Amino acid sequence: MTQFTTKQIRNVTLVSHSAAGKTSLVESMLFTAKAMPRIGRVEDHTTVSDYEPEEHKRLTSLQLSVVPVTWKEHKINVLDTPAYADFSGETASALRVADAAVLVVAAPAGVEVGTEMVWKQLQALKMPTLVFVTKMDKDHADFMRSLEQARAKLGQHCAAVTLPVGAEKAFSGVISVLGDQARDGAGQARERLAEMVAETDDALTEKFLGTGDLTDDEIANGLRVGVRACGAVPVLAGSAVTGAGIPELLDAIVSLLPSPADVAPTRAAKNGEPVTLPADPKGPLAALVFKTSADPFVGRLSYFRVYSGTLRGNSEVFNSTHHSSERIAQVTAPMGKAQHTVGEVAAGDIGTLAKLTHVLTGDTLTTKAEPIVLPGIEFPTPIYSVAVHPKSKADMDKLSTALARLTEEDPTLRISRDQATGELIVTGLGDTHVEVMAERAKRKFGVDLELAPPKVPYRETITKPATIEHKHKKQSGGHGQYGHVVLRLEPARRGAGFKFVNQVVGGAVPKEYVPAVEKGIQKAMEEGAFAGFHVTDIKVALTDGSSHPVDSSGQSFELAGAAALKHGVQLAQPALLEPVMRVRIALPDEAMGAVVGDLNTRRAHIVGMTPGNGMGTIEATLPQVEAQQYSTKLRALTQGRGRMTIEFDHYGEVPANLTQKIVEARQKDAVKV
Ligand SMILES: Nc1nc2c(ncn2[C@@H]2O[C@H](COP(=O)(O)OP(=O)(O)OP(=O)(O)O)[C@@H](O)[C@H]2O)c(=O)[nH]1
Ligand SMILES: [Mg+2]
Repeated sequence: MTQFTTKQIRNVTLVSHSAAGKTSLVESMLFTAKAMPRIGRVEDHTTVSDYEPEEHKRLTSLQLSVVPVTWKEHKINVLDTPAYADFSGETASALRVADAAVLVVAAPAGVEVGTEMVWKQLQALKMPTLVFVTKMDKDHADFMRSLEQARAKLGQHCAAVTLPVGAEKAFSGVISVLGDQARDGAGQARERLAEMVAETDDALTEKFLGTGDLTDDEIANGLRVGVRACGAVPVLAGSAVTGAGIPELLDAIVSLLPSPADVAPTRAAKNGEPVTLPADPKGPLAALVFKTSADPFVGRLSYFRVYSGTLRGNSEVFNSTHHSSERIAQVTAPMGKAQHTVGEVAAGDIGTLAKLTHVLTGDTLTTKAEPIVLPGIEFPTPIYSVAVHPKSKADMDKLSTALARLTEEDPTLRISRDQATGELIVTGLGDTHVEVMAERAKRKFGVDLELAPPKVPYRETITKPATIEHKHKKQSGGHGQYGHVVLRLEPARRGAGFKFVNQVVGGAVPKEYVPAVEKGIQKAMEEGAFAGFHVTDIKVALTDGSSHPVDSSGQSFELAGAAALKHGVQLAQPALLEPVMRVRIALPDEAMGAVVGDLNTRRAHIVGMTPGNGMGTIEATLPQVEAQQYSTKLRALTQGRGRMTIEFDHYGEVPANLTQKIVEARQKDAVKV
């Protein structure tokens, strides 16, 4: 297999709005580079990048794929990403290990919501970017409109470097704005490009102001510098279906985008001290694991990028994140689903390793002698919860292994057990995300799952004091039972939980039976007094009672305590409490009204609204029953631009008009079990 120097490598991620054409572009690149005999199609399930059945079913990418393309003695590691927000964890991994990006825009649609959102991420990362306006062969394809939108929404430093030939329906290819190819009509684009490049460098500015022009070489060199400094964004035209414009795109990736040796040295830590690492194959080994896939047959596959040094087969590496050593047998290079054996992977390049035991996404592979730790990957926080129920006993047995494997490969999935309801909860980034999780559980691990909205862990409490007397008495021959208590119940401060005090005087209830009374009360609180939910925020005083010398026992007083509590709660104007979440929503200013309006129909309490520069924030508290799957609604109300975080805030009273419904639903549930 050809060896590439670090300078000959390009790690480039494709990002865009959903369905703009990234996966198809990978196909066209492979075909143009003669790596594939034909262009695969998403609709035919024949692409290199979308190889999972769940992707075929939805005709969309759901995971990050690594596809190397060799072009003019360069190796371009293309990182194809899913644009759908539910899978933004995959994009986070790609953005972490890429050195540059191609922002794909579909010519018929132009710059869309998703284009702008991912552009903001690229800007925050200061990632050198090219814009590729694809689907030029389609109806309504309009390159100039897309270019204008790019300037308006992404920035004035966007300029065309190739132009489409032939208007709509007659698209026949592209020409370069520079060089001999440039013909009539490219003059204006060339001027615009020269102007943009001039703005990136003082000497070029001076020359441009003086002569009104720059040479092709000055523009080409200035462009390279400008792109790498994020001061210039070249815009190219083409079609993944016809292949027009793809050679120009590959050329631009090689000539304009940085190699791992051109980007700033990597910041890392060694023995707790900060270090910077140039991309030197002879340097100390430091590789970041950026993706893990769990395959039932191949086992765990770890994708890594080497930042320094060389990772060789038949060697030992040290996982500095989990402090464990790993024996490396074979090193492979990914090509979509396939892996090809290579002897080593040097600084700047990407490889895969099979069957590592303790290595997870975000870990650093290094040596024990020079244990380096690389910065990990920031993943979005899961916000959409479902309860998972295995369909059969056999599924139950396999469940925990399957979920453990699935969370290994997807750091944006979180598994928890709700202490109050006992349900197993999977939290992901959205409804499609958890659906796909269930499909993978079935396909990969043979576990059949039923997904349902999580039960809300309501609680019961009281709103006014009450005194209750209860006599538990069974004296019908044989050993009788006798326990008699008087309890005073008082509402406690929200969140105070339970407090029991013994206020019996004169031994009305013998001391030895008092703990039994408390035990009975606590048991009853767990069972619930009127709806089957835990009782909380209550103060109970044992104020009086009586006993029988023979028939009284701990058990009789436990039963008396329990019955008294349940009856007492009913007399104390009981209420239901529900978990209330704090949500922070980032959304476009123009969607604020609609979202606030919608939140108000969901019993939200708006804590704050801060309009921003186009993107504002809303802070609110929202009942869990409304919040736990709110991300789907938010996405609809904001055209996919809204983002939210969610965390528990407090327990609040459920309005009386809803209480009855909840109690009835609970009783129905109880009958079912
Ligand atoms: N006519 C035409 N259709 C294209 C072109 N590129 C992509 N398509 C079609 O557009 C649709 C979406 O293409 P994909 O390649 O899956 O887009 P994507 O950006 O990978 O989409 P996600 O993975 O969902 O984010 C598919 O139906 C493709 O066949 C193109 O250049 N011309
Ligand atoms: Mg795709």
